[in-house]
Amino acid sequence: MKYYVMTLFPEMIEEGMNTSILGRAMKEGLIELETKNIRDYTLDKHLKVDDYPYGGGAGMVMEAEPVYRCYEAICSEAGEIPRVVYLTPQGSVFHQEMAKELAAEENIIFLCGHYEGIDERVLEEIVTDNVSIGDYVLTGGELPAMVMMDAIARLVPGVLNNEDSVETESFSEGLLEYPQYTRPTEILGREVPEVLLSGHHENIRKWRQEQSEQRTRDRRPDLYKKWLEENL
Ligand code: 6GU
Repeated sequence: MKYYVMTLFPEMIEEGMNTSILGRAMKEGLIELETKNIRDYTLDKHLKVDDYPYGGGAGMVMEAEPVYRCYEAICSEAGEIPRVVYLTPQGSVFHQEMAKELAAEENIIFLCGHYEGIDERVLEEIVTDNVSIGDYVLTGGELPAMVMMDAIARLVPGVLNNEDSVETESFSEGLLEYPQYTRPTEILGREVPEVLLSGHHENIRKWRQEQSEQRTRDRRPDLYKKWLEENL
């Protein structure tokens, strides 16, 4: 799977993605990333990519032309017309099911805006998915694009070193994870729950399931309600 990111800050994306699990996945060729600097596609001799908003108001608006020329270059390179995800607080809020759906795509283009946004006409022309990562305002789409790429990449087979961790996760789907412990058996005056030391796999499974349910009910009553409805 290949991600293309259209941005004015390609180094921000590259720096963020070249580390940790995703960095390894890219070295192993499991996922590919290509950032495109929108500024490289302007025809303006001063490399300008933004202008004042028609109708007035604060801030600058990213021009349609460099964004569209950048998009066309990516489509030619990809040999298809990929989905274009525009990162915007006005989009649908990103969730796990969306990550699953996007993990099946061959190519995805992420379009990162800045300033007061992008000329609406190019958005109408190219954007297939408007996506937000939550109800708060960020300065640009780069961090949201990285959040989405992380969530999608970990669903690509081979990206997680732990073979069954995606599997386990979907087993208890809709619930929060149970608590984890490692050595020593006692620290800060607190013991590891007895059952985890028992070697009794069925009891351990039951305990973890109960912990997941309790935790979801206490911390995310919204998710718990949904889980109950789906598991009646
Ligand atoms: Cl996708 N973009 C910006 N600028 N702010 C956000 C967001 C996206 N999602 C939440 N806040």
